[in-house]
Amino acid sequence: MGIPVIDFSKLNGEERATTMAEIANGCEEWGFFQLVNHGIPEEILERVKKVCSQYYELEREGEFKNSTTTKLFNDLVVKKSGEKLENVDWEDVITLLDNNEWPAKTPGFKETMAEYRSEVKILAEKIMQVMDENLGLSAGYIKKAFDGGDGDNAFFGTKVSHYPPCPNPELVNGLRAHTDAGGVILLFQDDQVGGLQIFKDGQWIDVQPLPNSIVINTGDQIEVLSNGRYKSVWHRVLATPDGNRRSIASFYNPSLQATIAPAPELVERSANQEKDHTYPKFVFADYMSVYAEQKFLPKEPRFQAVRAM
Ligand SMILES: O=C(O)CCC(=O)C(=O)O
Repeated sequence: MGIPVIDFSKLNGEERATTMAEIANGCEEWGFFQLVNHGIPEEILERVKKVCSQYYELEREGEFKNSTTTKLFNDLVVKKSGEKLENVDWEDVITLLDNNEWPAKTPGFKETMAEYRSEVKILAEKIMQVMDENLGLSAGYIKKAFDGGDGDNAFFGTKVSHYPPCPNPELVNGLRAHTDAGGVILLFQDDQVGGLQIFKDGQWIDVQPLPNSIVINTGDQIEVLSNGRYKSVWHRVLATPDGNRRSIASFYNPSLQATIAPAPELVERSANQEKDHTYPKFVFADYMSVYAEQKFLPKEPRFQAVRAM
């Protein structure tokens, strides 16, 4: 079993209704799905793979080998205590924004990643439009909610990760299980090295690598806006002994100033149901300060904490 694979190009043709329904099913039943024919040129994706791998080799590998994570891990291996490293991830990360200081030594990194980011942002906005329509919200509702009412202020960050080969993968997580804090996440994952899993119906299932596809998932803020119709889903990355897994996750999140609340249309509809499923209303910056402390814990106490603020 794998997560749904959806041909995004069919949104513009005779199969539009079926494709909309497939995306609705991906959001409601899975919280994760992957898009093929998503419109980002393969030529750009090939360059992204190349520059990210070169970047790791040239600018990160040495740092990872000397990192606290590696040191803690090596100490544990020597101790042979059978314990697992619980509070760290076997992951090397940098986050790219429009105005960050760009890695300097890797030829073409900045140009390629800036180009990729603008393509993937367009795709994120298209997906949000599909979600608006599937949820019965007005066109542009989610984007406007994320902009915080003050122009184009939504956060758009791209996290470049590598999960280097780990000699004892049973002793550490690649990335600990969590749900994502924000809005819509678009992941360009490694073609060859797997490891990403989602928790569904009581079991962990693999997000199957599919060359040049983009994996989409929804974060806690989409769960709130949709009043629980689209749930954020637990996921994790396993450490693996073979291969250096590369993943590039782009996060379309609310502005820190944005007020997030369930869309009133969706609350009215669920008011007819027996139980009140209404989610809280809060400022996203407050949510992020709770998330910073509780990322790897269940999300419900986070919703409770911001409700009480
Ligand atoms: O690297 C991956 O495949 C997943 C990354 C992720 O879940 C995250 O950064 O929140």
